[in-house]
Amino acid sequence: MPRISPRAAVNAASKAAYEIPQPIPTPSTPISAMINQRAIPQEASEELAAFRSKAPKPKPEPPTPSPRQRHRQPPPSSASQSTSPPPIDFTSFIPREKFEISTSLPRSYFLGHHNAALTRMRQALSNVGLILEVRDFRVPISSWNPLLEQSLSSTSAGVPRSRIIVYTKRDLAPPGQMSPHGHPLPGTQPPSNVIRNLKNFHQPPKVNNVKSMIFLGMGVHSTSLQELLKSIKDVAREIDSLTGLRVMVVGMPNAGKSTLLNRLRSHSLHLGKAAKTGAQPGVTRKLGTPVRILAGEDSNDPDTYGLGEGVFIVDTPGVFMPYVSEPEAMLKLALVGCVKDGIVPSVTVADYLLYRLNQVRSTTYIERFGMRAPTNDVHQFLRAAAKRTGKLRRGGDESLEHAADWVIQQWRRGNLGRLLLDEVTLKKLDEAMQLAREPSLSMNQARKREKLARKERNDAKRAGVTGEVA
Ligand SMILES: Nc1nc2c(ncn2[C@@H]2O[C@H](COP(=O)(O)OP(=O)(O)OP(=O)(O)O)[C@@H](O)[C@H]2O)c(=O)[nH]1
Ligand SMILES: [Mg+2]
Repeated sequence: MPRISPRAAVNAASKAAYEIPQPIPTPSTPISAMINQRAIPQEASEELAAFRSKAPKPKPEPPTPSPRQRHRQPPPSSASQSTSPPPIDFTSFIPREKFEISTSLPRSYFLGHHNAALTRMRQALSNVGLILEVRDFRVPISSWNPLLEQSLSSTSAGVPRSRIIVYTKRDLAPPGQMSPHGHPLPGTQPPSNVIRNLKNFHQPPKVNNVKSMIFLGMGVHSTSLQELLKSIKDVAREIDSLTGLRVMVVGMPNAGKSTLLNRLRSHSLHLGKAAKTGAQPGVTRKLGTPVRILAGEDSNDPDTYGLGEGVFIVDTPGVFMPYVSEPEAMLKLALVGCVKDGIVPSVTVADYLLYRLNQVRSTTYIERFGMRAPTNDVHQFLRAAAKRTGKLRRGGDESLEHAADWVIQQWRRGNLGRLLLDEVTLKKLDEAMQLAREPSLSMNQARKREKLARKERNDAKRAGVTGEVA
């Protein structure tokens, strides 16, 4: 029997299948018989079977469906049930209730250029009529910097300066905190509740200089950009200055300030990028020159009335707070990329991510890393990630760190499940407001306070233990 190549076998088989005249079905022809009548020449069929058995199986890399899609998918047929992996079972898995945080965790990322920027911002304030305060929607409370609030919120005469709070990265928060079966998870908040709480909390008279609150994300949220431009116009008209309005965009590092400036300019004036952006904190190092985002008054265009010479935005470097009093907030800020990578060890950040993913019973990492079950063990999690990406090297630690960096980047891009990291209740917001009103501590003062608190905690613990023994 002459040998033919596998490719020729495939061609012959498919050609034969299409060239064989199809019998005209009669009412008595069974459907299965009609389907099987596409005969393949035996010679080609044997070669094809041999080729198929030798060919490496394609790696299954199914796109990870969202919990809602998964919910809608039809149940697998009994044939596929025997080959597909068993469904991920979270019922027998107990996620960690608490994340143990080392006392040596860094609690600050307040750099020299942050302090210098703050001084320059204060000096430039006399021309500024509106502050655009940018916060990351995934950490709406933790990315609230009281230092900015205290330094910039009022004029030298003590008059509150108008503020608009913009929550960015809405697209990276979950559409709803749901279990894989589509039920809300106990203890989680749907983003709509978070938005409602934030809006209610910032209503005047509680916070009397917040003009509006906007929730922005990449892609589909351009109506919010329109809404933001309208709010800015309203402030400009209120001030009604011949020279127009100067806006300062401020916020924590990497919150999306420069991106916001570029988006406003592009949306309103169809002009290209004016500010440099990047996925790491510290991209903007100096106060920018004012960039126009709204055209000046034009007698032929009623939409520009009251805008004077137009509206201009000044970009600023991200400013971190001198000290993060809540250790978990530092982990959240490191996870979202507000703190430079490496300040908090990446394995610790990845461990915190794993803890949070397990709390909401996210199955994405299990599916993506080809794991059989959820885990609370960060090394197991990272080894599975490293195997998946081919980054596993002999010797352990180094490759685990690489894997941790990779896992964190994947989550930041929205590829490993989306999380809202702060609990946004009115109580929590009240506490954050109290904190914002306290005079901000210097790094040394804050350290001293923390040391004292730790000593008191340890003393109390020791006294408790001694008491029990006695
Ligand atoms: N997915 C998503 N990414 C965003 C959004 N806004 C900003 N980004 C990204 O976040 C990263 C940081 O954006 P920047 O605008 O450079 O942040 P910044 O606040 O100016 O940062 P610094 O200048 O370092 O303080 C960039 O990679 C942006 O593409 C958003 O709404 N959604
Ligand atoms: Mg910037």
